[in-house]
Amino acid sequence: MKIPFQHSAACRTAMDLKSYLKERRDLIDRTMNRLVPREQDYPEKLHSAMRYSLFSGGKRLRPVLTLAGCEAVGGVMEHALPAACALEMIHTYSLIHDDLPAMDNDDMRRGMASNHKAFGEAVAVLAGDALLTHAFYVIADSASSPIQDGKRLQMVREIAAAAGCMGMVGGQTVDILSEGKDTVDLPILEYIHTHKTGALIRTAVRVGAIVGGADKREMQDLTEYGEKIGLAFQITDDLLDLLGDEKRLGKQVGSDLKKGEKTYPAAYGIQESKNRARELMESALDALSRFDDRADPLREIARYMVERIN
Ligand code: GRG
Repeated sequence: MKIPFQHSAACRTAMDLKSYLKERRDLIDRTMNRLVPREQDYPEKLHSAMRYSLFSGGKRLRPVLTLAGCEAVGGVMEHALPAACALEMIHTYSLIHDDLPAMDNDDMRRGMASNHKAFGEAVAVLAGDALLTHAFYVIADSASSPIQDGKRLQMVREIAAAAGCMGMVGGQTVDILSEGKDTVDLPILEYIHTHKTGALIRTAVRVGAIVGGADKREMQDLTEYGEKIGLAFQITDDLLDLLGDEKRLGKQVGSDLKKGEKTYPAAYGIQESKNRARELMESALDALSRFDDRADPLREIARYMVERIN
């Protein structure tokens, strides 16, 4: 059964996007609640730690992108739900590990104590490991969605590449190794951004397109869209770390600067970074020019990526 996007052509205002995002977030949360072991399941501490971070109020951007990518090519949005939830589990694992003392050493995440502050370092490492592994279990488990094995394999391959040494972990490694260096090497900055954050965002869109049965051209356009918004998202994140509101962000601002992290504003300045984020958003919209109003949610999300305040 195909569920059409309710707001479609009318998804023009921030308010429409807000209700669209809320509806999708609720659906994603209900599905994740079903897909992840309960807190009372043994070992309780591990499942509690996994759920603590998973249900701590993230924006759910990656899974929403997967659902919207599937809809844009006329697919059945519900079929993309397990893969969408798997991407959120991988994202959550990365945040738990990123907050650890050995990495960014952050006490707060999403307005709450970070996982290791709440559960201790050992359990936080294991909760992250378990979320990453469980994500692949969810995708591979045929009971969780009715999609063909070929598509399932393609998704496993894509997500593993985006999350691992060729993607997010590679980007995080280069980021950590470059901390504290005086000069900002632009190709390195680009590598960090496209791998640490961009790879998973790009893949979130592509996975939705795979489930939805995109043809080659649609896949190319959506890949370009994903790449542009991934970079726009990261530049905006860097700007928010300098200019954002701590309460809305749920974490300390200025931490990139303090840690000597390589950021876009540090390399190009604030105004140039804002311009660059806008250009990327426009290019992302251009990449969708061949799509009809079923891609409206993707269009609104691209705008939101540079206008967001948290
Ligand atoms: C530890 C392997 C490993 C990777 C960590 C993603 C990441 C790599 C680190 C997060 C550090 C960070 C703040 C990166 C900037 C962009 C980013 C991923 C922000 C957080 O994502 P949002 O804004 O978070 O989508 P929510 O909380 O809304 O889910």
